[in-house]
Amino acid sequence: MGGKKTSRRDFIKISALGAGGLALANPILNWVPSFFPKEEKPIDESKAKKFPTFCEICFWKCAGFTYLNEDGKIQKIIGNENDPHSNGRFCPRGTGGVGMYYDNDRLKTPLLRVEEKGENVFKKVSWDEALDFIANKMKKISKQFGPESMALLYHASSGSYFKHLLHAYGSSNIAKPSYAQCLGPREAGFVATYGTSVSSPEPVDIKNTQCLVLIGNHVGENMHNGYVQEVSEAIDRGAAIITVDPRFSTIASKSKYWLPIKPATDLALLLSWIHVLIYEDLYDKKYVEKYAFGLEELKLHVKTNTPEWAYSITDIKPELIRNAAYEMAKASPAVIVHPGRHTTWYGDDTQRTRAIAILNALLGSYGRKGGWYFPETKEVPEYPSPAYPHPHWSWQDITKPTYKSAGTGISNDLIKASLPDNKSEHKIKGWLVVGTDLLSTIPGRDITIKAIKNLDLFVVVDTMPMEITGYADVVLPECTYLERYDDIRSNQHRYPNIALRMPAAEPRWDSKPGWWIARELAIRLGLQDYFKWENVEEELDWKFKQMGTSLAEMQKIGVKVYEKEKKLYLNEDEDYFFNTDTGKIELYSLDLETKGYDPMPKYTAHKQPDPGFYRLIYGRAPMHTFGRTSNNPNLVDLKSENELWVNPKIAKILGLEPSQKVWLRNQDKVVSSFPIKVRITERIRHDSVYMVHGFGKTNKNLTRAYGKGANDSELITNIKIDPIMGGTGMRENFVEILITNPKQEVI
Ligand SMILES: Nc1nc2c(c(=O)[nH]1)N[C@H]1C(S)=C(S)[C@@H](COP(=O)(O)OP(=O)(O)OC[C@H]3O[C@@H](n4cnc5c(=O)[nH]c(N)nc54)[C@H](O)[C@@H]3O)O[C@H]1N2
Ligand SMILES: Nc1nc2c(c(=O)[nH]1)N[C@H]1C(S)=C(S)[C@@H](COP(=O)(O)OP(=O)(O)OC[C@H]3O[C@@H](n4cnc5c(=O)[nH]c(N)nc54)[C@H](O)[C@@H]3O)O[C@H]1N2
Ligand code: SF4
Ligand SMILES: [Mo]
Repeated sequence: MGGKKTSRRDFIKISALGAGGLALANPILNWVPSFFPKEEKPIDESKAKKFPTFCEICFWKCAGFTYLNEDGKIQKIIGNENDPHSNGRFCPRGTGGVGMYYDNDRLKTPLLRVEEKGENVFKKVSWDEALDFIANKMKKISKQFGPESMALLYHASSGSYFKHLLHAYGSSNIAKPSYAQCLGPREAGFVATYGTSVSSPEPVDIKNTQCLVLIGNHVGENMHNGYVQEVSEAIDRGAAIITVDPRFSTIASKSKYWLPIKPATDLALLLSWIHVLIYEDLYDKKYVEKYAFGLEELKLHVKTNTPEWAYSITDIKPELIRNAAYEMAKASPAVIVHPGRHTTWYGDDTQRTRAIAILNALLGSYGRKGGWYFPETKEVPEYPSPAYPHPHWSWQDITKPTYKSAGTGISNDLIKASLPDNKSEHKIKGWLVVGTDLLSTIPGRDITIKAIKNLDLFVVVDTMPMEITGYADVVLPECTYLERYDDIRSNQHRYPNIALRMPAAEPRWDSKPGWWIARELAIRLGLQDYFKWENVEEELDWKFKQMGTSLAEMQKIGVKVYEKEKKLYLNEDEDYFFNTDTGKIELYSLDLETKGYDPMPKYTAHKQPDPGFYRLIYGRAPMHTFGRTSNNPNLVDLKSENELWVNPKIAKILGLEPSQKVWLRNQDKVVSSFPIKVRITERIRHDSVYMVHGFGKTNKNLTRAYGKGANDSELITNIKIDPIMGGTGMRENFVEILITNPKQEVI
């Protein structure tokens, strides 16, 4: 491969590494497959061995304890009662997380791409060989193109050690798919309005709310733990739920009002709600007068956006639009118009979340009990190390000239900067990919593969042989979260809090923790001064001690909650300065105006499906997280494949039977690799079809997930980029339903 391009960089199967005889028997786990399982029999605390951890199955990061059985094997994980993310309970995915540890399909040894007889294959190598290879390549890249040409794409907790490594090496080209493929637009929308992003967990005071409005946010299928718990309590309390979704979701079935909106028209509905609140004098006048800027401009702006106007666009009757607005106004300020989380839908997503942010302001709910609280985060000190070198250029130079409100690195932009036709001076030549299956995660997989083929170095650090591993030059097997320490969890919440993750077992096979991998690479790159600690316990203990605790104490308690320094809500009539140009909540955004964007959200029409096509929409299943659990032995038992939701009217026209397998072909003639079972249901509009994301895996080494269901990502080829922050809108794709395989292959 030398410093030059590989002759080929195609997908290779990891099966070349052989079966490996070290497999442990897969014990029947003591696992209760219900939502938020509680212990059947209380555990005998005096006998049990337990280790604190926080869950890696999704990004809510619930803290709990991993329990070992009498043979010293990992048995189960139970929530930590003191943890505000979990309140002592894990969701089904978190409970099934032990399956990740026991999965015998895991990556077992480092692998290096070699060419044999003109074919690409993986060769098992030692850690030394793999790490030396990577370090040498990174040195060459640094010399030839500058360290900035290395990028890190990550979405695993251990990514923080690789971030530190990359900064020390001289690059800040770092991105997570959880920004440009997920919550980026809402962050940009809230920053433009309140001067502060939403962040995670969302600081919405559901515990005390009287009205919760969910715009395509399908809590209950989206199983963020503490959030679901608070919503369940709110329902029991009789809080009014308003759900806007083209699909009769689980939460729609618990809602006072369900608005089955025509997809892609939410902005029209939101503008009409703003219209009703202002023109029917229902907004919180005192609050808006004191804290908001631009009411007069907004009033004029939404003058014609009546519910009657919105009806013609959204299919939602004016009366329903008004009643929902009255319900919100009645509950004000204890009302939440939830900002959503996965918000990269149609390209105008920052503006849609701007409208949501504005609604919250008109309802006086931001900073108010039952609306939005002011969260607090415990700061984690940095272990002493030299200042980072200053990069000569960064992701900002690639992204910011175009997407001026991008808040972090944009994954899809770093991928674009790696393409052979990138003529700019800012070129990416190497990728470190840690815990993100880019091919399923970033839409436009052809572009990603084209970029990969142009790289000088492509390293994947993962636990499983996911699609992405097949394209790597080097695959490094990370041990699972149950076998390692990680950086301290410190996320915002009502009260600042921290959590420890520590190993409950030795890493299986030849897998290693991320902190170890990053440090070993640093040593080989001459950057050991940045990782001066001998082992991670020393590093963690040092940090904990600065935070008034210690590793020894955290190993016992797992979670520490601190006193609050700031207030939870605004006091009556208190002066408060928002972090915006005017110091006020900007209904009219001066920042967006200065950057050349619409200062107030405008509705623009999106394409609707042509005859014979249906809009492809996707979401979550309660027992799975994206593609990362689709091979998990415990969770596959609960759901092994996804289904295509089809409205009965359409099923009748096409002559579809329940459970019939169909293929999908999108507007660009891309056909799904595998067929998907039909689920005929009134719960989806006639113009759309729905599937759960994360299935249809094409890597045969995933013995349980291979070929099960269809993959939405393959069919997302039309990408609507948000002009404000650069995120990838994924919901303007349309599919035909085919009853025979157009590829004429037998699968
Ligand atoms: N088509 C489509 N695309 C989407 C979405 C969608 O719904 N549809 N959702 C979007 C959203 S909201 C998000 S947040 C992103 C999520 O994007 P990702 O987080 O990239 O999604 P996953 O498919 O779960 O990929 C996670 C990868 O991390 C690996 N992994 C799991 N645990 C560990 C670990 O401890 N260490 C390491 N090193 N690796 C680990 C898994 O094996 C897997 O390869 O995807 C976005 N993209
Ligand atoms: N079980 C489970 N829970 C998860 C995750 C997981 O993988 N599994 N992932 C977590 C992550 S990272 C994220 S970001 C969140 C994502 O969860 P959310 O932010 O709640 O969900 P989305 O994926 O944006 O939205 C899916 C819903 O949007 C609806 N929808 C589709 N098009 C439209 C439209 O045009 N308008 C409206 N109003 N609705 C529409 C769909 O019918 C579906 O019900 O979930 C989190 N929670
Ligand atoms: S919500 Fe469930 S999967 Fe996510 S971190 Fe918590 S227990 Fe784990
Ligand atoms: Mo996400």
